[in-house]
Amino acid sequence: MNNETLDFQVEHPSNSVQALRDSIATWLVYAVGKDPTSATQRDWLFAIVYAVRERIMDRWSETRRRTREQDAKQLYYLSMEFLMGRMLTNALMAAGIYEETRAACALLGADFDALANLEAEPGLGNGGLGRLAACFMDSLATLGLPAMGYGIRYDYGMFTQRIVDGRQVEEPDNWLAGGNPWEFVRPEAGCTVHFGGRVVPGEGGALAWVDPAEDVIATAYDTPVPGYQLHAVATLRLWSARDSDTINLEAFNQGDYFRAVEAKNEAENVSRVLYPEDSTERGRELRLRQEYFFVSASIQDIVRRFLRDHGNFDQFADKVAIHLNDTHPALAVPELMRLLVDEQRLGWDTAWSLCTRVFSYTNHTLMPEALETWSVDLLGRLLPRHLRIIYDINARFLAQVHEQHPDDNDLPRRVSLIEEDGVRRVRMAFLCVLASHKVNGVSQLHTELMQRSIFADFAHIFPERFCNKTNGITPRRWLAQANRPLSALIDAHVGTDWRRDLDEQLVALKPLAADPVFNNAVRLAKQQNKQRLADYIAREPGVQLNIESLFDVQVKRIHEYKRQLLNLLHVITRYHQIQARPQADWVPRTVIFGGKAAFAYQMAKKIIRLINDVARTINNDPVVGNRLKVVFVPNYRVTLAELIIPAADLSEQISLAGTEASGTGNMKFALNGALTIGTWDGANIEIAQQVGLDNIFIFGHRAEEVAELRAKGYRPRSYYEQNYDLKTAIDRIADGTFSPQEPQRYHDVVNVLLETDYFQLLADYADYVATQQRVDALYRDPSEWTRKAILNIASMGWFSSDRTIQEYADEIWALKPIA
Ligand code: 26V
Repeated sequence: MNNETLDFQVEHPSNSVQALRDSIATWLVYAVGKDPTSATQRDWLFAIVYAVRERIMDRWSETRRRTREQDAKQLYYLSMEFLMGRMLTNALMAAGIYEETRAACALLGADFDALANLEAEPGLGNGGLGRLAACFMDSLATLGLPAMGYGIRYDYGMFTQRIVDGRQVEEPDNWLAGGNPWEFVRPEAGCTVHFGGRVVPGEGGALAWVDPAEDVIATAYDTPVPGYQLHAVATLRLWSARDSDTINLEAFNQGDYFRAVEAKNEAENVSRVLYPEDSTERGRELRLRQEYFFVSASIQDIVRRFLRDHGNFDQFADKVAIHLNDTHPALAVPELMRLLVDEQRLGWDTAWSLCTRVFSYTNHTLMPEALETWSVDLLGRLLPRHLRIIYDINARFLAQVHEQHPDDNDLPRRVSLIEEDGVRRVRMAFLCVLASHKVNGVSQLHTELMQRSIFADFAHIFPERFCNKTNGITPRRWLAQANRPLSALIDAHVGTDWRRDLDEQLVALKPLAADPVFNNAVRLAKQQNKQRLADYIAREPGVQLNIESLFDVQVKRIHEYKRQLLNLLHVITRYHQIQARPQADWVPRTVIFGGKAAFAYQMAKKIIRLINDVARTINNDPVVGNRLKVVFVPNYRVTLAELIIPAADLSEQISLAGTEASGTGNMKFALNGALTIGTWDGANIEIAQQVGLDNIFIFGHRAEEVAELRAKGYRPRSYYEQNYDLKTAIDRIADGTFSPQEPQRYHDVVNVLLETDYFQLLADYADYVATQQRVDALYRDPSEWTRKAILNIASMGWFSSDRTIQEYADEIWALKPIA
């Protein structure tokens, strides 16, 4: 294009209600292709999305233009999961046109809330790790840091959970079926990803990777991530897999259309579906293909973008930071080495030095089954060149280890990238540590434990590499968007700036904790949120709730270490006590559960079924009445979190100490004025430090005590034998009280508790139940309860993901905002 063509002025759309109404109506006709008489609800929704998109685009191009003009260092955040949640309300609030758009809808005779509820939810993640990536994108944009998120555009996201006869049933989440108005396909950024083939000696003794068995095309889809007040707009680039030949020519020529299309399916399966967090071997090869697919496309893209503006690699590490969100993108390391050494012809040492300067890595779990390893056999078959590169990295590293620590003969075996006992496997976490200049954990405790357990030897060899970055959450989604009653109240007292300056602004609420008028207003806001949730639960799953009762909530993935069963043991104990003394003065409670179980995780599925069996029994027992209700809310996801969390009085954060890396739900609840009952684990510890021990309910053994108990031979049965209430609760599960049609149903659950109880539920039960009594006592004093809730809200500013991202930018990425 010549300069004359470029010399045009863009009309900036106005944000008035009338202008928005006109935009929506125009987009309806000219982009959706409908007129108001024939438009469906979905058509209107798309028209609204186009209208807000129109108001974001300028800032998006400007962010990219300035980044390029200033030759600013860029962050590339590589993550297999981005759990973004719905985008419309977030975008409207970021653009500052939320109220105006509602008014415009009203003028058009459209019900905004109903339309917003139709938006498909991109559930492209399992849980905490994926949601953290989404909060980080929001903060990167809000802080104006030059950043791009890279991930996979799964055709099917996290499965939809239905509860049928108390059991989890999974249904595919076809989130793209109705079209996705937020994405922009960028065919020009596409590239090819190779699989298979072999490694042969090439020119001048260099190795060459030849004859790939399969090529897959990666197509980029970009989604704008608007920062607060459109300060900047970041980009989420997701890759979708396409077959390289539209059709397999040979098969097609033989007239075999179906065989030709089969090959296409094979390639496109790579981005078909999100893997549920899962410890089984099933489908492992496809998972590895997914990892390499998105990593190769991303690294090719990063190098292409860098070379577009720079002639050589001298400045690569000054202009590029690549972050590995857990080990899932670990193949980025050998992939970058391959591009630099094989294709760009850099020397090994130069290339390796660039790698260690650009990469950084976050560990998100110490659970042994989640630590990725790939068999040398599979890796060699799928990615022979990358396996060779990993061997070469390892050989150099082990030589250095031997030289620097000649006395520790066992050290090379312990730190080798290759696990040698049994089937040989590549330890992906070690590869990440070796290639990164910084490695971080996600809470203080987790970072300490990580350095003492899985990375002990590495922390010894590279002490300066390890650091902590305690997680955070975005206040835009988790307070401004999810909790409008409380947000309005905060706005009225301290102004609106907390949305981008949470830490400084929220503390101003502290003096108000003693103000009876404010106290009452906060309580009313909570009641409104509880009513909104009660209305939803009256429809799904169809239980009537009393909003005066204490809403006691545990929502998160179902996992044994998170101990939903401990919560349930308390529920059963309370049930028995109510049966024994129905006329006593009970504090009415509603215990709310939600969460998905990985489909192959049988114990987690059993726990869901038991919760539902217990809920049915208690809710239908006329003796109990309104004193206790139990609800399992199906299909917990970001959208439901936004509804449930603001309605909670009590937040259950009861993982076994030492097992929850951080938790971020814990932060969302406290920020929304729930009190926490929790163990001394993950970020609970830092929440306790911020809000003060008087304003949180901490119980249970600490991580050191857990380890001691385990070391001296933990015997769960002794707790069972010595505690009447505990014994009764477990006996009722065992005798079929909750499953009269099938009394044996929970024998395996009971067996695990009595024989193994790896997560020490029985050891923490007594303290947990006693602490729940302290919770009841406090709830009897509504203003005292609310006073503590206000102190929680006012003390949670530090947990903004803006603070977390600022720490990453300063201490890991050396990233500066766009000027
Ligand atoms: C593992 C796997 C294994 C293969 C199949 C797919 C898959 C997906 C995820 C994972 C590991 C997930 C680790 C994770 O989500 N950790 C959580 O990270 C949060 C953010 O740092 C943290 O708050 C939680 O405590 C931690 O459990």
